[in-house]
Amino acid sequence: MGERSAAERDRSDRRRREDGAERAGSELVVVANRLPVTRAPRARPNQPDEWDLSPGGLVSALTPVLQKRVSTWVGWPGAGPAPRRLESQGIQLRPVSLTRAQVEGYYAGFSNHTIWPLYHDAVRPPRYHRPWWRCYVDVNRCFAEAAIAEAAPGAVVWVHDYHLQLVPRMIRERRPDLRVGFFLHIPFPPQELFAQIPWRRQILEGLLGADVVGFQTVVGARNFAVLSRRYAGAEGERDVLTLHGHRCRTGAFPISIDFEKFADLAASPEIERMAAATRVRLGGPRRVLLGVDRLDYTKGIDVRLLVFEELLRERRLDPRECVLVQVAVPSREEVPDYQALRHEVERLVGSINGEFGEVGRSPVHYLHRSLAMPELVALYRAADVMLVTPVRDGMNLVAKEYVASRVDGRGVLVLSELAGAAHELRHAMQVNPYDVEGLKDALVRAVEMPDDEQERRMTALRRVVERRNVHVWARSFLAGLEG
Ligand code: ADQ
Repeated sequence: MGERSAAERDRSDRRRREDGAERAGSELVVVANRLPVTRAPRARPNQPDEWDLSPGGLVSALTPVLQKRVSTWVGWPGAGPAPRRLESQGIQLRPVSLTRAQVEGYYAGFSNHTIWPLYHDAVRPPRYHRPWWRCYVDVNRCFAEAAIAEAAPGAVVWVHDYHLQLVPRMIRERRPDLRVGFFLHIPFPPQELFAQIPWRRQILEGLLGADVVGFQTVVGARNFAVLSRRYAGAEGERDVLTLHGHRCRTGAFPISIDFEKFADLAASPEIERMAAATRVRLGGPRRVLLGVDRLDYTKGIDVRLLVFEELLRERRLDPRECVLVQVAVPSREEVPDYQALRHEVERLVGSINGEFGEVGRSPVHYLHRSLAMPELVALYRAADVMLVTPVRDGMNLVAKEYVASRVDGRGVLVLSELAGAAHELRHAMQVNPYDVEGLKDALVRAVEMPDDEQERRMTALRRVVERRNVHVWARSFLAGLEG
């Protein structure tokens, strides 16, 4: 989109002031599974619900973009009744309410039992269940309809993630005037895995309805091109694919974080005090190791604990000198695989502390909860070694948050080669999370790494994350879409 004239800007401003129900449509529509709000607890039973903007990378990336023009975010507000329209911090929100059966089939079923495991190297067996697929199609149509109703003529629609892969084509069929972008936050698998899906052609055609399909890495984009030619009959080389006369561009747009926000907070005296106090509370160890993850079987939390346990048993690490803090935010708690993981992690923590702890001193500190940003950043600043060991990950923002928070230029990032972030964070200590002996050696090296090497690596890492921050990511995707 080129420079807007003054008249257009005036029109936009006027529209922005208009009452929700009569709006002329949005210039930008973001479509994602979840709305970026949570229902706040009511002060009194008869009061209407209040909604808080949930913090998070995508929200902070998109808020400035959304606030600049007339825009709407379309998404599921979570269980329970929701109004037809909401507003939070100047962002218009359009809830897509789903029945319990729809949530079961589309979200818990097809998204989280079929696509999520399959796209993560099938680390758990994906399940192909026809009613889930039918529900996925229906719910994708609800999202597409809501986006269509919000979009002004010629608007840009940006669809996010694996829950909504059919939406681009559904929108294009009804509204060829719109520019449609799709960004996949998780990996896109190779042919050997993707070929399993009974509905593979429909998924590819769904995505190919977009003008731009963005992936975290070039590997994802390449897999998509190969599969689109093989199973959807698309034509074209490399980054432009054509299906039924429609051109779809593909490419890598690695997502990032708000570098400045993390760096500024990390540099504040308050956070420095919190970080120092944390180390004291941990018993003043020589080295603090840290893991921060959603409690998900793709994140390699169990592998990390196992490696730590073996190193203590072999006396290559001393439990009086090294402490591991593992923070795991609860996730998908109703799914049996996630319940099993939680039990396994808690068993390992108990076993390590039982064997190597003493009264008043534990080698592992485990928190099963979400932390506020200051607490999280204080932990990043307190940690000498950050362990990011997923068995597969689209990007992994924790790795980038740690780097941004190390305003002192110290700290060692141990990073799985199988995280998307490994493509950019070349100066991390990269590891294969399946190679237990290799991981053990890397951990010992990280613990012993001299200060000058830490500084050399961290300086290089910080440069990358600062330059490729989340604002650059959002701008470059939208420029690709609008250009
Ligand atoms: P996730 O799988 O959720 O995201 P990740 O990128 O690591 O993974 O983001 C997790 C976010 O949750 C981070 O911002 C982190 O700070 C926060 N978080 C984790 N534990 C927390 C805790 N205990 N308390 C508070 N906050 C916590 C998906 C893909 C990733 C991809 C992102 C963005 O799976 O590969 O990087 O989307 O595209």
